[in-house]
Amino acid sequence: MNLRGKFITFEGSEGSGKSTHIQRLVRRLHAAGAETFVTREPGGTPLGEEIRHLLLHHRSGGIMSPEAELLLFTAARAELVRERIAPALASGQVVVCDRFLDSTTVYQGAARRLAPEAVAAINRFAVGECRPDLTLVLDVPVEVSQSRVRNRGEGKADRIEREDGDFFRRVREGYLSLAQAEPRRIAVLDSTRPTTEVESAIWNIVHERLA
Ligand code: T5A
Repeated sequence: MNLRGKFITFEGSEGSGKSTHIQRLVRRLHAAGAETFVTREPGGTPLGEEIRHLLLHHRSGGIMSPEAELLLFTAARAELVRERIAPALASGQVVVCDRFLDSTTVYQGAARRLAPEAVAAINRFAVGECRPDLTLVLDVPVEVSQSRVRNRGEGKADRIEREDGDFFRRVREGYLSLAQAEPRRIAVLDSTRPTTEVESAIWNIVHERLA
């Protein structure tokens, strides 16, 4: 299986299983002989991790405008693309990223209701030509997402996890409409199914679409 220089992103709500399935996919990719570079958003570079802290945990974030939020997420991404993702792809690694530009389209566009054209233009500016070859959206109902986050028991909810159910319903619908608009790139998986089933389904999709 030759996946050299392929770019795979995982998307979905909080607690939908992205970290779980990234670990499992990477294990399978290594077993198949692929070299991988795994990263996450926001973050993945020293600057990006500082921005992540501002966005999710810093007390000044409580009063952040949606426009500032959009620019901070995309600033972290611009840095990650140039410093890490583009070089890793150029060297033939398979890049697996926990969230990418679809998160901005959905959270800042669909859920925060910023103008879609502005979000798309800023996204384009931030990533340039760097686009995922495959995006796996892990879909769970809002109630499942919220109960998984509660059960994770990692202390206080971050700034975005404190949003209400309507916000996360718009997030879920946003992902489902993106997948409808771009079916060749985006696959939706029912992540309420047992973890081993979802893992196998992901592996099959990677084979079918990329290998
Ligand atoms: N954001 C991000 C924006 O608003 N705009 C942007 O442009 C970007 C990039 C980032 C936040 O920033 C926002 C979105 C987010 O609010 P984050 O800290 O990176 O947040 O965290 P999340 O993406 O929210 O990720 P989580 O760690 O909360 O969830 P995961 O990784 O999706 O889920 P995971 O794998 O940790 O699983 C959660 C629990 O569910 C269980 C796992 O064992 C775990 O306990 N689980 C299952 N249980 C039963 N059945 C299954 N199939 C299961 N799969 C997993």
